Amino acid sequence: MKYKYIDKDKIWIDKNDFHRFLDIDGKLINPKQKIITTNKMLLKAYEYMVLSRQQDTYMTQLQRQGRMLTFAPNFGEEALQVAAALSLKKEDWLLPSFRNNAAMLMKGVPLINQFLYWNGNEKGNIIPEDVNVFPVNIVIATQYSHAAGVAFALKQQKKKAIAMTFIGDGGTSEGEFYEAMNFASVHSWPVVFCINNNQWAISTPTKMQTNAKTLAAKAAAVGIPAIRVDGNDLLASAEIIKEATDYVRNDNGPILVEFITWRQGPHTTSDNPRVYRTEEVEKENEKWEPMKRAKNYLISLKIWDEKKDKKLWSDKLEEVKNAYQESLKLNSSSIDDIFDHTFENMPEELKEQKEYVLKFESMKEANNG
Ligand SMILES: Cc1ncc(C[n+]2csc(CCOP(=O)(O)OP(=O)(O)O)c2C)c(N)n1
Repeated sequence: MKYKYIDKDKIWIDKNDFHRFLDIDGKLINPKQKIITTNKMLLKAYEYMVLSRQQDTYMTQLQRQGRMLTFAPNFGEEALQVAAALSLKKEDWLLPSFRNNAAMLMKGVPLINQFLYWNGNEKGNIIPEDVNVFPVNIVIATQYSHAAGVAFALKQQKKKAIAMTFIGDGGTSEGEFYEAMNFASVHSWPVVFCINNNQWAISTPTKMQTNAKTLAAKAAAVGIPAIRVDGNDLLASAEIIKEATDYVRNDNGPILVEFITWRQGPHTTSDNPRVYRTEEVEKENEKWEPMKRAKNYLISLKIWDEKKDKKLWSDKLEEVKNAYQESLKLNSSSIDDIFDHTFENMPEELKEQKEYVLKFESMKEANNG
């Protein structure tokens, strides 16, 4: 080429460049590594990882038995999510996507909400007043705009709090991903943009998603810093995201954090990954899975043992089963629920539609009688 172009390979970080503190067995790679996450925080994080894993396992069984609707499991992505939630303060806001169950649990959304929501009941989206978490948003990349908006509001109100949101690797191909980050960058709004790069957008692998060297490199386009970390490494994820949230908290504007992970399960319970990836590839990637590494690290710190671990898994399963039973008691809905929760003052056309449906329902009842 005649003129000087920017070398795309020099735009930022190398594909294999990311932070990792724990090896494949959960051993600290550098024994001199400075760690600020306390043992108490790590134990709490691990507890929520187990809770989330048990919830996914139990919910998958229920779904296979026809007692639960389609849902998006978090298998394999627990560490990065609890690490992220761990870095948030009570006054901070989490704006989740559909695969952030573990983070939501840790930020205080009750388990029962999750059962209601994934069983198709909007009551699951009624988050307790003192829990700063937005309802799950299925529409990809909208979370990024909402988070930018929340961060804008927090800044306007001169609050010290920050917003945090998540997107999948596939979501980074959406225009809204850039628009939200650009707007937040220009106005220096306090938001932590996270990517859970689990290598798959349903059946599309990340390598077919983008020609950018890394997803984190996309931050360069909007002029914000980015960092990459092994999302299956609880310790590295906790340390990195803490630094990132502190950066945002200190009024430096937004940041992008790419967690590299692996979607162990299906996209949702209606997907069959075996159609587009082999068992060998799955097994290879699952060697790096987060539960075992976190557990082994806790044991190496002498704050955990096999007996405690067994009890935790069984206690969390009980907790999950109880929450499911409780959710069944609340799992009824009325016609009003379909209409009442979107607007404070219902628009005329919605009122008309509601009246129409109610009339139709009462006619149906009269005919049945
Ligand atoms: C705007 C929009 N387009 C399409 C969909 C349908 N859809 C749901 S999940 C998904 C793939 C998402 O992949 P990724 O962003 O990598 O997140 P992951 O599911 O891996 O967590 C698609 C296309 C949607 N929910 N929203």
